[in-house]
Amino acid sequence: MTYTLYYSPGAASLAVHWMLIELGIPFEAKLVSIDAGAQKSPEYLRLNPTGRIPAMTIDGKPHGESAALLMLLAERHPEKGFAPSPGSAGRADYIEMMIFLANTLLPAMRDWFYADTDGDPAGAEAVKALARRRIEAAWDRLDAHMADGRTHLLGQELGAADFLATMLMRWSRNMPRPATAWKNLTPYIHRMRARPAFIEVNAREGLSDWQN
Ligand SMILES: N[C@@H](CCC(=O)N[C@@H](CS)C(=O)NCC(=O)O)C(=O)O
Repeated sequence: MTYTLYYSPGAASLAVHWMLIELGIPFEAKLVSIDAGAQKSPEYLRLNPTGRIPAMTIDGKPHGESAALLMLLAERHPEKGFAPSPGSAGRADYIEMMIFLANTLLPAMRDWFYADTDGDPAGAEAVKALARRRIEAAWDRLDAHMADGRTHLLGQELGAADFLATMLMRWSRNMPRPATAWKNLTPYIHRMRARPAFIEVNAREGLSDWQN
């Protein structure tokens, strides 16, 4: 199994990069700098026609979508237990959580950060206001979900949803109410940030903020 991840520091590639390190498998990481606009280069568009980060080649074939890449990696390396197997007790909750994060929270984040470039700048403030409401509603939901004292998003074990959720929580760090403002999310965030692989991915991507 060969993997090449195309990443930009702190972008949606972060969750995948982190999971690859947690898996302890060989992979290559290639920088595609969003700051330099490299995600729109013809070479990168051949890997991911959406022009968005990440892309990852799996045995030479390119794929995109961060959540899908996490789910694929979890499936290809079942020995790590990062996803409940089909038919197992936790499977439905896992799929629901991954879709919620990828389908509800991540697009709202996209709107928060890209309102003025994805859409008409004249309407950006209204788009951002709605995005903020949706993001904070998601923190409410996740906070309530963690209120039973679980250590990880889907119970007591680390899984694919944790990489995605923590990355999204990181993105909120400069928002008016970051995820760290929610009572049950704070200890979770500290737990995730203490993981050696999280510290390692930050070092590899040159990120120094949002650490314990
Ligand atoms: N749904 C996509 C979203 C990817 C995405 O929006 N990536 C951002 C960085 S976090 C990006 O590529 N931004 C640069 C651009 O849109 O030009 C995924 O989860 O992979």
